[in-house]
Amino acid sequence: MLKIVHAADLHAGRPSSRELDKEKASIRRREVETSLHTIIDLVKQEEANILLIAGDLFEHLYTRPSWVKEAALLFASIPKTRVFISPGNHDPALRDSLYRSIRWPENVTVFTESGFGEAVLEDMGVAVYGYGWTGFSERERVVRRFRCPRQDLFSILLIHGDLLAGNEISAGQEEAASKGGYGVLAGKADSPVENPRQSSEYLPILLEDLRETQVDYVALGHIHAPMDFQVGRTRVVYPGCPEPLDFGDRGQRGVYLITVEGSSNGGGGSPRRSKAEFIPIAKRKMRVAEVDITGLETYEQVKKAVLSLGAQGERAQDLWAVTLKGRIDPELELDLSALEREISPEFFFVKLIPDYLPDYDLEALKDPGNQSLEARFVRHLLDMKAQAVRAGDEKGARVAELAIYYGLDALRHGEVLLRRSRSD
Ligand SMILES: [Mn+2]
Repeated sequence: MLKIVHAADLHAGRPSSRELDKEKASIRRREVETSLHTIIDLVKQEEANILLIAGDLFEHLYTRPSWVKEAALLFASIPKTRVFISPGNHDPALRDSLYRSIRWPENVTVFTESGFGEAVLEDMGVAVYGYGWTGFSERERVVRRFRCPRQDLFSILLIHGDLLAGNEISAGQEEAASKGGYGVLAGKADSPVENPRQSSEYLPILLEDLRETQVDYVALGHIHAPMDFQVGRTRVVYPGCPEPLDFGDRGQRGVYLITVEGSSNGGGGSPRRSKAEFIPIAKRKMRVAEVDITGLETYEQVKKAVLSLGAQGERAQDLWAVTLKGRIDPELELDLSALEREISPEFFFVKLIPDYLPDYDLEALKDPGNQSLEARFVRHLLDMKAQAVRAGDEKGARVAELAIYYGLDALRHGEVLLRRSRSD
């Protein structure tokens, strides 16, 4: 039996979000760096034969040379495990790359040469093929060029690239299902599942490219959400980033543990079966929550509502983005930055996102007999909204509705209170 740990996208050295204060940012940066320690611990515990790192191990632009020394020492602490690394778009094997700056321990192979490298481990019955990036972008469908030359061994292709599966992935999943396969474990808002793209500057990969490789296992990196599926005879895995790096990285984050039965492919060419298990290792989670503050009358009540989110341990440990929704008393003036400051000791990190509206009584202003400036303004904008709705212009309708509240704020308070996030 063969055991493989597959990781990718550690992004060691990546600066933390500017939203974090200096202390938290340095804690978080170190936690991202030490995800490699956790991975090495897992390799030891499982006595894994192979560790695969599918690119973006570190940040070419930010990483300290001392971290790479630390990484080399960690790899040296697992001398019986063969380590393979294919550089990605954040750690390309440029001439001044840290990959080229030190002597790696003997058990480590970094695919730094252009084209596909090969390492045959006859004793394990394994062949590893790796492709390392040598620049910051790659528009070619590189995987299409690869055909596995060894069908008698358990074959692995290690590469960092962008799966453009589009709608095909569902077909792929069906295929997987019919063969007792695996499907997609977790999606992401910008994953190819929901947002099919035609091209990419990050080494585009199509499902058909994967199918034609004829390898047993494609170890990918680049997409930060974990994914495990089957294309033809080939198992394809994205482990995702071991620590969440931004608020898009919701849910579990970790690495994959692959177990391969048997010692070599059967004489009849039947592939060895592999089992893939997702192992969560992230120290913290990104949490996105909504709180409806409709009907709350005081600042203290709003504060209490936010502080009731999650368990105490989850607040203290995790990073939270909390959207305040609903309709509030127009007289309740919430100072969100003060509120954020007051509640932040309860959370590792928290940001409040305003998405509520003042509960103005629009009915009274709709009366055509009411000739006040406010009433005429509201009726005019309600007409604009109705027109937009008739024209199927959803965005226009939304803008007209928000304009009603901004306008009423301006007329009543003499200022527009920004209640929505700028990104909206
Ligand atoms: Mn990455």
